Amino acid sequence: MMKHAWDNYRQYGWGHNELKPIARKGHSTNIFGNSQLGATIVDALDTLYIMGLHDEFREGQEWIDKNLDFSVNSEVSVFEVNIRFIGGLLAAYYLSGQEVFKIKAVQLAGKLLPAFNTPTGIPWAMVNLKSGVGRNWGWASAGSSILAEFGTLHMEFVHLSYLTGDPVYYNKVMHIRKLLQKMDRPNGLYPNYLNPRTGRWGQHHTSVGGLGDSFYEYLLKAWLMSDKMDTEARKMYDDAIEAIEKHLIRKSNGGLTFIGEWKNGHLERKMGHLTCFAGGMFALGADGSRDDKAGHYLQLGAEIAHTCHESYDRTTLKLGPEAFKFDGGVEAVAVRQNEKYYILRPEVIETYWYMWRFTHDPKYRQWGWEATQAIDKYCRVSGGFSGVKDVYSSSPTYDDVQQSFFLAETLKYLYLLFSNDDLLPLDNWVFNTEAHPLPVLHLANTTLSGNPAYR
Ligand code: DMJ
Repeated sequence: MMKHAWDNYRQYGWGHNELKPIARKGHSTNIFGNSQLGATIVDALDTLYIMGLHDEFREGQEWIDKNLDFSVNSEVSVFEVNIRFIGGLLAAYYLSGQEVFKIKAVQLAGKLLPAFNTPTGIPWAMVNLKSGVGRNWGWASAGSSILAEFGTLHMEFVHLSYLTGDPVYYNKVMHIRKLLQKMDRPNGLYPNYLNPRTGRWGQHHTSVGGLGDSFYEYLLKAWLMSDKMDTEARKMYDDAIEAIEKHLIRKSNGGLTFIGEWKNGHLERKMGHLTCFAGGMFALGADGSRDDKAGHYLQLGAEIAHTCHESYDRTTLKLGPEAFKFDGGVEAVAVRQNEKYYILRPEVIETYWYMWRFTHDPKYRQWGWEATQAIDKYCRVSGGFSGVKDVYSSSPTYDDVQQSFFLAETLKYLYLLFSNDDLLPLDNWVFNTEAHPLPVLHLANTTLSGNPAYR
């Protein structure tokens, strides 16, 4: 499947950000700006490496060496470029040792830094790579930046300071953390919106899915990648998860555990496909949890994995919808037409993989195999893999996009699910939110700033 996705991108979309597998041409979205940055190449590199597809990896490396240029007049998403490009380049560097990836990651990081020039130091959502001018999404509440965007920079930025010896990256993300620590949280919950000019929360919406998700993930992973020395991050994670459990996690009438969305004091009984990553996060955070509740969190992870599997199993295609409800008679099923699509997302498979690593219960491989077969049957087209618009229809139509995260995450997590645990052991590697593995840093001192010991 990886060969099919890559070869078709190579043939029809090379250098473009993504592939339209039916039109057989390049594709892009506004998150990558208006330039051809080869997002699929950068996102796919470490998956190619891990799978032993070395010729393809070399081709990708050559393209990056010769063509990847960040001095372009293009307005990109700081978050997306960080998780896919900086994360992808750093993982490729750590796995292969090829300097070019480190050099490109550092060049790109320099282009993102102007996004932090706001009155509060909370970065803009978008930055122009040439002019350095930043701004926020027009749709975000009260001109706000997004929690899951400015809160998902930590892992990559700490690695950048570690690799370059320049504390600037570390200082930027620690400043965000300190600011968040000082703020009041309604019901102990972090709202999804924060205004970078005023430093005030926007609408009081909280989500473990879109707009919130990877912020919580990076608190936990900051602790893990510091060799469990960054106890401040662990505490923030524990506090956040306790509030989430209290206010957002419920059991449906049919006994399915779900994570809802908090909207101004009201719980919306709806869960997104994106939220399904949290099963894996709970399992990953079980060890080291407060009051020794490891068993509880592993169980919670298993319950979320089960619910998300049900969201797949209750469809015609056996692929999960973008969002599903637990309301009235509805359980784990999408209601609105515009929530019935599947765009090759990884989160459910990601959770199967973490649950597999922590329990070795064969049902997770079984569920992963079901998803593999469904993707291969319904999303494979002759020009690559495409998302589908309605998972409840027996004759689905295609969205004609092969997302770069399909190669970075979905196929990587599937490959890992059927591999031995000694391939990228979780004691040594921490996966960024785009599934790019970064090594645990064994630092004598957790404070990178001004620490002469790091290289
Ligand atoms: C990916 O880019 C990342 O996993 C991100 O954290 C959330 N969305 C997509 C995949 O669905």
